Amino acid sequence: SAENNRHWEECMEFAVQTARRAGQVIREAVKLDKCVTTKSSAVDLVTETDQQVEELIISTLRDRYPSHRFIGEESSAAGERCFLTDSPTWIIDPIDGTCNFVHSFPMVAVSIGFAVKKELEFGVIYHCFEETLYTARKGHGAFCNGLRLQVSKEKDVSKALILTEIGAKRDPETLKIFLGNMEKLLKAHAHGIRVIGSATLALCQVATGAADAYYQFGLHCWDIAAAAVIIREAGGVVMDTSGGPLDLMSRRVIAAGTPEMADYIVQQLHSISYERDDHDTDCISTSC
Ligand code: 2AM
Ligand code: CA
Ligand code: CA
Ligand code: CA
Repeated sequence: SAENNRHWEECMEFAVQTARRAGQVIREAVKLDKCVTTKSSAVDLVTETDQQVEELIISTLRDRYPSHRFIGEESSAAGERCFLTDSPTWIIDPIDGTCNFVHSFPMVAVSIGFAVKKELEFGVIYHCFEETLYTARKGHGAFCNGLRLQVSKEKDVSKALILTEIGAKRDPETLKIFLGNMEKLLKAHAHGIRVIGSATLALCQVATGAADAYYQFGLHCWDIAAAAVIIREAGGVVMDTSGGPLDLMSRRVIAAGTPEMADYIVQQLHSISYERDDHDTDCISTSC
């Protein structure tokens, strides 16, 4: 309805303000000593700032929208299960690119997605160090700092720049599949493969057309929610790595500028299996 439409628009404006405030906290914190602990494995890092920023974002949003639900990476780590209901639900990654943050590698984002009746309504991603803001609302286009975004029209993998991420699982079987997937795309003469350490910013590169595709196994709903709206509103496709419809809780995603590019990559990929987000066991909280 028109009323809901106005309401979600107002929510998105508030999400933008909140993401900018969170980004400022992250910019300040990156200069300080960091207390780093680990979650599911020795390379799955978390800092006090991840937790502080998530608290800041959720408490700010909850004050204004007390009836809404919240899914956040660090709250889920504390044992809150992630699942979508019909209620308006905020899906939050306070720091996407924690490993980058720890190393002061400047690819770190705040990601805030919003779903109603299990459908994504808008997404806001803020690149903290570049101070670039990516936004999209369903049916209203995708923007970067106010400029309209358009995905790449490339269909041919031999002309593609492809992005992916290395997950926290580093057992021999997982690494073999990860490298095998890359090898297939390289043998198909992809122009290049990049790993930038922030799933949300990588997905934003697909939205801008700077990358032709992105795929990843092991992601969580908060890595995908906001970016999925931004890519779709920029004209791209976001789906399951099996080629089926996107399932936010399935821990896997492929995004591309064209369905042809996505389909080609889907045919090449071997899956790495992860426990679903809605039965998650690999989020174990540790405190500083
Ligand atoms: P994070 O920084 O919020 O944890 C790096 O591999 C990228 O993938 C980051 O965007 C990271 O998000 C994300 N990611 C999501 N789940 C991951 C996992 N299980 N292991 C490693 N990276 C993960
Ligand atoms: Ca994390
Ligand atoms: Ca993340
Ligand atoms: Ca995170």
